Amino acid sequence: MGVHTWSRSEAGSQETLFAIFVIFAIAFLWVLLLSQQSKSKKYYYVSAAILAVAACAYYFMAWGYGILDNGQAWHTDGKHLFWLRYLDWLITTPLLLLDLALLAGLDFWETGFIILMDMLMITAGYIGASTEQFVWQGFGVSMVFFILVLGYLGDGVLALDEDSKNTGTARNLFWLTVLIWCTYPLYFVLEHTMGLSTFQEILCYGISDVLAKVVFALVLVYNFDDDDEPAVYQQQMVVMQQQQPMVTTVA
Ligand code: RET
Repeated sequence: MGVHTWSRSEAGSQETLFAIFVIFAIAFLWVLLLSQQSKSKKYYYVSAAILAVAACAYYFMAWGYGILDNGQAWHTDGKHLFWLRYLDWLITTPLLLLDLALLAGLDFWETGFIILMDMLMITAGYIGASTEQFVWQGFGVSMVFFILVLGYLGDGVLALDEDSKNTGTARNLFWLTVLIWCTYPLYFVLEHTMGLSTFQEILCYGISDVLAKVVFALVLVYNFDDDDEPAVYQQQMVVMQQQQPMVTTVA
């Protein structure tokens, strides 16, 4: 697969991608370090995985991987296609939603449905971005799933009646998510109407990616309550302990 070579007209692009890689790499290590002090590891592990995927994607994009030039392979639209972004989003947006769903205590089926709708949103967006004839069809289909994702997520998170610390954090993170995720379709429209330079595109997505992943992860790991698991998990733990009583052996 061809590797993109950065041209003079794209000044600053490669440096910006590297700088964002460094932000993700540091955030990844920071979240792993913080996880040492906590009882519930799941938020740290999910968040660290999100940051690791993003760091890898930015690292390879900086070296010119994951970018198709005009007319290359299946790409027919007039300019570069950063396809590695879509692969990154296909993995990380479900994990971001999983983080929120775990915090809010959504059930398995609700969470699974939201995640599948999200994966359809990214796939349809990719079809639009990669094929000139399907730009607006891809966009339209992707928007339908986008609205479904936020609608179902909002329904699940905002309907929580318990007033615990975790429900409060889940609500704040939900609104943060709505705000930041809305910038992505906006960039898509800008790109396909007035056009953005490679550098502008990298900067726009870079800012949103850092907010959607680094800021999200830090708000989450600094604000969840270790002793405040949603009621549904507490019940599961009781059942598990009844089924498998802890046996301690004295040496
Ligand atoms: C696309 C295509 C056009 C329509 C819509 C889109 C939505 C993208 C979103 C991406 C979120 C990415 C995140 C990345 C984190 O780093 C695919 C641009 C609705 C919502 C949160």
